[in-house]
Amino acid sequence: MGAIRTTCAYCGVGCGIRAEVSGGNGIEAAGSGDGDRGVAITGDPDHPANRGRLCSKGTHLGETVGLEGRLLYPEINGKRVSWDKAIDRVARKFADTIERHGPNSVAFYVSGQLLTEDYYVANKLMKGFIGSANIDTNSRLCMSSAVAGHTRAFGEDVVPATYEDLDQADLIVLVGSNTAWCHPIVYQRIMAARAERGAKLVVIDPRRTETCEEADLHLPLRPGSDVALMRGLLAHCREAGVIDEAFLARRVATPEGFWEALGEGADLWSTAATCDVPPADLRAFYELFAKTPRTVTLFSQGINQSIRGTDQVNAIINVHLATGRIGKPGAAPFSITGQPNAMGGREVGGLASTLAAHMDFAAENVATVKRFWAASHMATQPGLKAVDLFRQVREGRVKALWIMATNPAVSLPDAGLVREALDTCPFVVVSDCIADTDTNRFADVKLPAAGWGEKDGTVTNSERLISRQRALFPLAGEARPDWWIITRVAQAMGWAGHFAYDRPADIYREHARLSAYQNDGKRVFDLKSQAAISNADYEAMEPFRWGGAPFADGRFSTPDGKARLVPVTQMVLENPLAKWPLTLNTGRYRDQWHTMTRTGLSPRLSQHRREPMVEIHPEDAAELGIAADDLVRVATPQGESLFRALLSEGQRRGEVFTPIHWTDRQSTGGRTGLLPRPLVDPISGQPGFKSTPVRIEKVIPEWRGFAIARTLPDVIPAAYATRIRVPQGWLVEVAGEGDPASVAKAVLPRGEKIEIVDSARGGLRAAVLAEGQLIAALFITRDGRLPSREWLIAQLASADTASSIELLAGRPATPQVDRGPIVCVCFDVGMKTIVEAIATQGLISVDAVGAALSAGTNCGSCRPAIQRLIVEHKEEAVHA
Ligand SMILES: Nc1nc2c(c(=O)[nH]1)N[C@H]1C(S)=C(S)[C@@H](COP(=O)(O)OP(=O)(O)OC[C@H]3O[C@@H](n4cnc5c(=O)[nH]c(N)nc54)[C@H](O)[C@@H]3O)O[C@H]1N2
Ligand SMILES: Nc1nc2c(c(=O)[nH]1)N[C@H]1C(S)=C(S)[C@@H](COP(=O)(O)OP(=O)(O)OC[C@H]3O[C@@H](n4cnc5c(=O)[nH]c(N)nc54)[C@H](O)[C@@H]3O)O[C@H]1N2
Ligand code: SF4
Ligand SMILES: [Mo]
Repeated sequence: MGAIRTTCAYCGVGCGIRAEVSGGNGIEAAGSGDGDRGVAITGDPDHPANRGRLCSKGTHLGETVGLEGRLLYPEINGKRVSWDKAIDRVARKFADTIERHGPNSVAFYVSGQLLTEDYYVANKLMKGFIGSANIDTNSRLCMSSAVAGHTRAFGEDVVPATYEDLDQADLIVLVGSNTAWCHPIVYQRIMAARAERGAKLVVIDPRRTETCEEADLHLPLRPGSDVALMRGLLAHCREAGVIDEAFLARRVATPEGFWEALGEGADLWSTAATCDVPPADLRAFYELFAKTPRTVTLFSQGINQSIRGTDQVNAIINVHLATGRIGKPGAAPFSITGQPNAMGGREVGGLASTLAAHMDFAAENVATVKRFWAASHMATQPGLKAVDLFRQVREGRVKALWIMATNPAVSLPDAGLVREALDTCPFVVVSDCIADTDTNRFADVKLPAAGWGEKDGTVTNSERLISRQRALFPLAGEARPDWWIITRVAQAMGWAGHFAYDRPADIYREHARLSAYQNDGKRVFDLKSQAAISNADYEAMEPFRWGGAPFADGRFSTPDGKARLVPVTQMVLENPLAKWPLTLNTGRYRDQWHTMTRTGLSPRLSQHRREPMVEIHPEDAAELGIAADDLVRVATPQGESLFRALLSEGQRRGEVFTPIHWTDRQSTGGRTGLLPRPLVDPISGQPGFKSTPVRIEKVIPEWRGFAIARTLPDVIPAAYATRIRVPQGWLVEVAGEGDPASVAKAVLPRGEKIEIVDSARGGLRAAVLAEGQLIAALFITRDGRLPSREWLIAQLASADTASSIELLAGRPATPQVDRGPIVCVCFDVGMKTIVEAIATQGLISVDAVGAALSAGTNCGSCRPAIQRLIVEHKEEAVHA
């Protein structure tokens, strides 16, 4: 079979992939739990988003398509049932609830990881037939402030930028975006713009992330002070005479008193004080910005995930409107999207606050959509936004909830409360690909969804490019695509005629027709050219962008055609509280995706960060007596969890950072989801995930250790136990109190056991072999050292058996070179190897390291990390 062209499963960059399928089709293997699904993944050189490149996550997608852990059959109360029975149960329960308590007593909670076709039918069912707008999505947690900001400024949620703008910009400003980790291929394009055209790069982020490695300037601002920084910038642009008065006069409505109000506190010194950045650096940024017309300001969660996210978005857009830097090549504000189809969800209108096809709930829009859908019960006003929705579930007002393609028991703020809500909700349906997630543990009905690699449809990336996702494998077990599941339920609820689709192309055509229906240029989002696409053309669809170059003609989607400057003021920044003296910031690791249901299956991707860590400034750590690798309890009023300490000069003092990825499935510690408070932006309803008052303290466990094992039970009874994939098994880090025997019992299977128990000091070393092969090992210490994990991990996958003495020592008789933690996951190159090469061979560029060791020459995701090692160790190189 030739290569199938499809789109990456993960981030909003939307990279094109060529997939060559080999091996079994997975179906026969379904019973055994692990399908033999071979697929070779390469970047699609013809896809405009990535032109052949892929980051570490895309490169290693092949390791995540097996059937391990998949939900393969519908279940009611944990028992396998037929699809007919499951559909009937869902339809009947929803119909009954609506009948007894009205349409607002039911809700859908969906996801930017659905395909556009899935999303469209879910939205149509809820808003046109159930008659409620209680369908919200995890995009509420992700982009809703950008949506609200765009709508306020442009009259429509249109992202006015493309990646070509990055190629053409002379200045790229990254605000609240760890692009090198979260949008790595966009980051590589930015690096190319620097190399080819000398584009300047400024990063505005409280943390010094790897994204700052190549930046000309990093402004480590005080969290939440972005509005002040942008207002100061606007005031500076005015003084510098770079306001585009002609554009403002003709194309932008400026509210009365806008400029007068800006004057207050927007001078350089006050702004530098509010933002807590050196005035000279701030001035350097302002001057660079003022003199560089081709500027793209790219922003993501550092801006959106704030209790003033919408104002922060408008503060950025204001500067671009006032300087006329919009609708021109290389000049635009650029909200970059997180999930692969966050944009598609916005296009169908899948947020509770939008109706459909970029229309809001204005009466004429409701009438238009009602007519188009021939809707039986049309929603007439916005529904509940995610955080409120779960609150109403908790309060018993929403009584039937269907969750699709998202894991809210982990990803909503104050996940503890969300779990209570799910627990008390009379009827919970979860559609997921995975059998056991923190959320579907609460499900009355579990519906097996087809996963990436099995689904057909379309997605829209950050720059409005629509691409096809194509199936590579047959459906696993009885899994079905989400559109199929939703339409079957709609049919069973009595709306068969309105939900009679045979294939995704049928839905796509209807979606395109709705976008064009009575549009007449009112909305930029218009897929008229797609409305009559044939099935064959849909199959063969090439990536294309809707909207062309929006606003290039200076016309915006408001009634008068003018954009809006929106007055915004800096929120009052909270002072630390005595009981919660630090601020918790949360975000992502380079090689994990959200709740790890997929990336967590890949041993390669798991090498980058093996444990959930709390990043702390060394001086804060010293004050609290915390040393590197200590266990630390991170507590907020909402909850607490244990993390490993990572001391980092890149943290601001007073702030700590934890990753969002670990769940109950992988861990008893590292549970960031339990920590954030459920405060939201008043306009968008997006939670302020980046800032929660927090307390941390060192925890001294009686013992600590690690285990490696071919297989693991669900629960490992230790205060701290985190697991990640390694080749042929798992690595578990543990720590706890009392007798570690229960851990030994849990992780060591039956077999040929060898062990050393140090009863005086309470240490333990044990290994279990089966037919001479190592299948598990456990090392526990109370005061001593632990062997390096690397060699033992290698023994799990090795055909040659080490001696008992070697296994219990945790190292080979003839010492091996210690490569240190793996930096380049594609070529398996460790940190120590790179540092040594820098020192001994005098390598002072990333390319030189690549030439010598191959590190960083495949996906390129580790290049910023290599750059950092060069900066840290180039002194040694000079002396070499
Ligand atoms: N590897 C990986 N990539 C991903 C994902 C993933 O799970 N893993 N998820 C995808 C999704 S859905 C999303 S939404 C994107 C998110 O992509 P990003 O937004 O780049 O990622 P985050 O790590 O959430 O946060 C970005 C930065 O905001 C900074 N920040 C915090 N507070 C402030 C502030 O007050 N002001 C400013 N200016 N900055 C602040 C944080 O320090 C952090 O470095 O990533 C996408 N890509
Ligand atoms: N503290 C804190 N919390 C955050 C954030 C943060 O920065 N800090 N970021 C927020 C953001 S931006 C986001 S986007 C969310 C992400 O949070 P979630 O959406 O909860 O995270 P995922 O792990 O991506 O969950 C997707 C689920 O859908 C399943 N799935 C995958 N493909 C399909 C499919 O095709 N169909 C179906 N039915 N299921 C599928 C997966 O197995 C998985 O269980 O987290 C938010 N939460
Ligand atoms: S940047 Fe990486 S994760 Fe994002 S779409 Fe491209 S390959 Fe996938
Ligand atoms: Mo997101």
